[in-house]
Amino acid sequence: MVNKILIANRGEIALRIIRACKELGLTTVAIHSEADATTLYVKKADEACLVGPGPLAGYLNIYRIIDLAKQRGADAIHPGYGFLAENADFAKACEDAGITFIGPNSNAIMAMGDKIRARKIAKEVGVPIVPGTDSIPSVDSAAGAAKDIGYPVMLKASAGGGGRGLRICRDEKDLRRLLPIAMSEAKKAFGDDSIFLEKYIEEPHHIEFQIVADRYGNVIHLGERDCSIQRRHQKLIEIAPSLLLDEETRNRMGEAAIRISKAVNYDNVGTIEFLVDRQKNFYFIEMNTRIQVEHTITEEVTGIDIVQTMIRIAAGEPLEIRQDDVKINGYAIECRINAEDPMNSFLPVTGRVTGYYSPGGPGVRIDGNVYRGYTIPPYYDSLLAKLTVKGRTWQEAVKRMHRCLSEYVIRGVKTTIPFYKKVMEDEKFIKGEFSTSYIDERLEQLSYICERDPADLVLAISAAIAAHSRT
Ligand code: MV4
Repeated sequence: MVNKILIANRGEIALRIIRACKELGLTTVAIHSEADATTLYVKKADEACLVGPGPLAGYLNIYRIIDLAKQRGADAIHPGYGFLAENADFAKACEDAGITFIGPNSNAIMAMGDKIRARKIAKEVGVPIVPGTDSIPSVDSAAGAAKDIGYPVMLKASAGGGGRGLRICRDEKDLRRLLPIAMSEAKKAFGDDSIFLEKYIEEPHHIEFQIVADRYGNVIHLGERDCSIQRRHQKLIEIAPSLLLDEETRNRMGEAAIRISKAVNYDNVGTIEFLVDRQKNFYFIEMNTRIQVEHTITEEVTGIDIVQTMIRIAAGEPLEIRQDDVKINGYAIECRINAEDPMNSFLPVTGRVTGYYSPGGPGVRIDGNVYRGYTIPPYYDSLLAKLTVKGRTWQEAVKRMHRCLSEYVIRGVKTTIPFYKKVMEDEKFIKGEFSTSYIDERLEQLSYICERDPADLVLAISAAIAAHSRT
């Protein structure tokens, strides 16, 4: 039974979970740092408790959070994304404490947290993986393997994530130089320096399938998202469905994703990531065992509430739909509205939001933690809000996103809004011609023409007039 849920996260995803709980008639407990005390998700939760000390430690303290859940009479914990999501020890500690972890079983998290093991699992069930190696024992053996595979190759950390430990090697000289760097980076970030090698796929699409699995062995997929538009391994824009896949490839990839999930007795929602090359060959690369930021676009094109589904599955309900019941309708686009300056290398900015007006109208959705008067703390990621739009056609979705970005007003801090407006006007984007190289290829042209916020101009002119009057 699940009646009361403690949310072990902050920001927009905490609010997203609260919304799902309210519709399911469940009580919510928010946890927060001092920096988050007055924030939106804390106000909207039924109960809130300060976890400290410091702005981060509270969100990461497994035993403190489980104790709090017990104290407050919560029977389940939702980890959101980041922090303790994908932490097998946390899932296990919840299981041991008799608290329902709203996510997959700890064994599945552990298996997929090891990317070398994940590759083996995929291979065993006949899903294509990128040609590559197991854990590399020495530089010389790596050089030997790379020669067989053929350059370029990519070094990856087995415990990896967020781009750390990743290196592209164009030749053996690169490999000998970059392997020690990748190892020490992985050791520092994950406490594990296991590195493996893969053939480097040039200009791939990053396409991921949303999986839903109940506790009784039923597994379906909710189609795919194209997350190719990234910068420094941070996703910026995601779309669903992919413009690249034909129906046959989509079905084959979906079936492959289901086979991998079944191989680890997966339960709850998850994502299977693939790279797709120019010839539409697909290769499994990794599985994410959590709810993802970009789940909103899948919700919009399927009409399925993924966060509610997570809670129902964790509470022991069987899936109420089959694969044939899943219909993809239209196109959805998500833009991550970040407090970053796109004219200055997307440098994160902090400060107070002095004005806020969010877009609306048909097919528009905002998942945010921002409002007029909100002060952006420096301790967390720079995501202010996710703007998701849906259209019946791709063209309609792009036009709608452009209209919404034009309508969106966030004053006081720089955001990525003007940059996204330029993307929505970019012929390549409109034609669906974008791979993971899109931002690197187009950044200069797109940023160069990013318009200045007229409010900034008003401020600059006012300051000039004031300075002039003083003299
Ligand atoms: C790759 C790849 C090309 N070839 N692996 C990076 C993070 C991880 N989630 C998937 N990643 C990639 N793995 C092979 N064998 C390309 C990416 C990749 C990427 C690489 C460089 C710059 C941007 C990228 C965006 C998405 C995926």
